[in-house]
Formats: sequence, C-alpha cells, structure tokens
Amino acid sequence: MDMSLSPDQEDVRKAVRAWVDDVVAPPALENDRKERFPQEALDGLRETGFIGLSIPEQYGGGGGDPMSYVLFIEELGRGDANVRSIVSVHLGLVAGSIERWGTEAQKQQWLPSMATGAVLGCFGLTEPDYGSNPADLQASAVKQSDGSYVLNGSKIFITNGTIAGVTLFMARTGGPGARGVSAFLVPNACPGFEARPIHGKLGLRSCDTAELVLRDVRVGPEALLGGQEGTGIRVALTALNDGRMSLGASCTGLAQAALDTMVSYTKERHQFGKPVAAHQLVQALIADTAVEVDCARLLTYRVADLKTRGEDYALAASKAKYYASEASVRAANACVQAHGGYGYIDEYAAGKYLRDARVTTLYEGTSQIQQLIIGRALTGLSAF
Ligand code: TGC
Ligand code: FAD
Repeated sequence: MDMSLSPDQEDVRKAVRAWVDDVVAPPALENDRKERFPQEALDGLRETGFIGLSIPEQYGGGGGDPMSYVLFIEELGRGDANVRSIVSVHLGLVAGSIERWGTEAQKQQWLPSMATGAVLGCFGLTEPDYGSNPADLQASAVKQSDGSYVLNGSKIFITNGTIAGVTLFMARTGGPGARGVSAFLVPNACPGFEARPIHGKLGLRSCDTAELVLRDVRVGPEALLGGQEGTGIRVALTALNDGRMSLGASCTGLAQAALDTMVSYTKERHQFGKPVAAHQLVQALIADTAVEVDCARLLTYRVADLKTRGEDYALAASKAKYYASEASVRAANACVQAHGGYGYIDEYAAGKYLRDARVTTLYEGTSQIQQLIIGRALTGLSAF
C-alpha cells in the first residue's frame, strides 16, 4: 500500500526491506524449528546501525522519526517476529524511556552503548502474580542510609532477559498502588541478578525470554530513573504506548507475510484442474486478509503521525495494538487454511506465523485490557 512518505522514510523502508529479505527472513523457519537465537540478525542490526535507529543522533543513534521506526518494525515483523521483539523492547520500551525520563547523566551512561547495540535493554514489569495489573507489583527497592537501593523480587516472561546488559526494573519503593512504584536502570551483571531462560514457548521460539530473579541487588542512587521515586508505573505505561504502536507495526508485517505467502502458495497449488487461488472461496480468504492488513497498517501509521505531531497517541496505540494483533492471528490462521494439510507441518512458514502471532493478543496488554482502555476513554468510566 502506498503512503505519502518522505524521502528519508522511503530510504529507511527500502534499506530495511532489502536487509530483512537478505538476512532476517531466510533462516527464520529453521531457527524456529531449533529454538535457535537469531544471532546473525542481531549481528547485522549492530553492523548496519539499525539497532539504534530511533535513538537521537546526539547519543550516537540514527535519529529516526516515529514513522521511520514503524516502517522498520513492520519490515522486521514481516521477516521474523523474533527479531522484531529484540528491537522493540530494546528501543521502544527501554531506550525510549531513558530518553523520555532519564537525567542527562543516565542518557550519557546508557544511550550511546544502546545505539551501537553493545548494550541491549530489557523491560522488567510483569511478575508471576501481577501481569495485567502491574500497579500492585511486589518487587521491592529499599533505600539505604547512603542513598543506594537494595532490590529484591522476580519478573517473568522478560524478552531479552538473558542477553540484555540493562534492565528497566519496576520495583516498590513506597506504599501500595501505582504511586508506590519506581523505575530503576539495573545493570544485569550486578551480583545477585539472575536470568533464567524460559523454553517450550508456543511461538517466538527463537526469541530470548527469561525469568529474572533479583536477590539483594545493590544499585547506587544514579540507577533511579529520572532521580524521582513514585513514577515507575507512569514510566511503564508511557513506554507501553510506544510498545503498542510497535506491536501494531509488527503485526501488520506478520499479517502481510501471511498474505503474501498465501497468495503465492495458492497460485502454485492446483485442485479441480486449476490453481486453488482461482476458487472463489479461497479468494474470499485472500480478500478478507488483504483488507485487514490495510486496516492494521493505517491504524498503526496514524499512531506514528500523532506522535510526530506531538499529540496524545495512547488511545490510538491501544486501538492499533488491539486490532492489528487480532488481525494478525486471523491472517495467519487464514494462511494455514489456504495451505490445507501442508499448513499444519513445519516445512512451511504458515504454522510459524500462527504461533508467533498468537502471543501478540497477550503481551503489551491483553486484548481484554485494550478493550477496557478504549471503553474507559469513550465512556469516562473505569472497569479496573
Ligand atoms: P493508573 O494506576 O490509573 O495509572 C497510573 C499512572 O499512569 C498514568 N497512565 C498513563 N500514562 C501514559 N500513558 C498511558 N497509556 C497511561 N495510562 C495511565 C496515569 O495517568 C497515572 O498517572 P499518575 O500521575 O496519576 O500516577 O493505571 P491505569 O488504571 O491507567 O492502568 C490500568 C491498566 C490495566 C490499563 C494498566 O495497568 C495496563 O495497561 N496493564 C497492562 C499491563 C501491560 O501492558 N503489561 C505489558 C508488559 S511489557 C510486555 O508485555 C512486553 S512484550 C515484549 C515484546 O513486545 O516482545
Ligand atoms: P493475567 O493478567 O493473569 O490475565 C489472564 C487473563 O485474564 C487474560 O485473558 C486477561 O485478558 C484476563 N484479565 C485480566 N484482568 C482482566 C480484567 N480486568 N478484565 C477482563 N479480563 C481480564 N512482560 C514484561 O514486563 N516484559 C517483557 O519483556 C515481556 N515479554 C513477554 C514475552 C512473552 C513471550 C510473553 C508471553 C509475555 C511477556 N510479558 C512481558 C508479559 C506479558 O505482558 C503478560 O503476560 C501480559 O501482560 C498478561 O499478564 P498475565 O500473563 O499475568 O495474564
């Protein structure tokens, strides 16, 4: 679909698309089968500088605008959702939070090494007993007489958990509820910091997902993001506005890949003396998917446009994430259907699309949470 893009945005899309087709997409299915981390893609992200695409130039990044970032993530999602996860957690959730909330010293400490990918970020919000409702999280940060903090607690399902050099770690410094939570930049190499890989996922099988366990991890006062206690949930939810925009883009890319795969397979496969793509009911599957891909893309590009213009994009991000994630599951399912029995074996990409899409209605706020956020915005009534 053609959108009116600036020459710089066109250049980003063209460069990333070519690189994804060359480096990211070819090994994706084999990596998935073997639960093998996409190391060649991560190396390439560092070599090309894409890993720092949205970090401001003054900190060594690419200074890409929101639309360029969305185009980048969409292409990664088209090539391999595992690679997309690495990047959007690192850039959108962690580097973006440091840029938005960090002191100048924190920006100088972390952003240049994050821009080159020498240090990767992970986002530690979810706990075993607190997922949709992070405001009640229980990890603790106890301030010591010398101003340092001692952190204890565990986080579950953390993307990049074992490969990250820094964790944006949300922990309780004060009383109950959202206002009692603070955000810390914790080096993963700290004594007492353990990252345990989680295996056996339904999808995103080559992505690094971990449980983080912190036991008496001591950090200096400089680790408190923005130098201010009590803002942790606001930091997290603001980051998730960008995360949800990014997921809208990723799901658009995945749905596009499912559509492209479906079109090419059904033109090759013959039944009843003609390509299955020539049967009207197969064309209906293709047409419905094509419309949904366009809808997901337009909803997501609107978020980038609002962000570029400095307007509030939280609600638009929830809508894009909600729609695009559900649409990507439908698109991947249609792709399996169009492959017949061949969609059910891992020789073809269709099954991987479905398994990778499935998590997107769960993380970064489940579909139910997005519905409640949208409902609350429209009615002024909170269901939480
Ligand atoms: P509430 O307690 O009322 O709000 C707390 C403070 O935050 C402010 N706020 C926002 N700020 C910016 N953007 C938003 N969207 C915001 N929403 C709320 C709010 O104004 C308040 O500020 P203050 O100054 O008054 O203290 O919390 P709430 O009722 O607004 O939120 C409830 C709820 C359920 C919507 C929220 O907790 C939520 O979104 N839950 C879902 C949790 C979630 O999405 N977790 C994702 C974990 S990370 C992840 O999944 C990464 S996946 C990795 C990958 O992509 O590969
Ligand atoms: P729960 O909150 O227990 O929800 C269970 C069910 O109840 C869901 O269907 C939910 O929609 C429903 N529900 C809950 N509350 C309500 C309500 N008020 N009204 C209606 N329905 C409700 N987290 C991070 O912090 N960082 C990461 O990097 C990260 N990466 C992830 C990677 C993967 C592969 C996965 C699977 C998860 C990841 N997560 C991460 C965690 C993810 O964000 C949570 O799993 C998600 O927020 C849901 O929380 P939960 O799993 O505890 O489900």
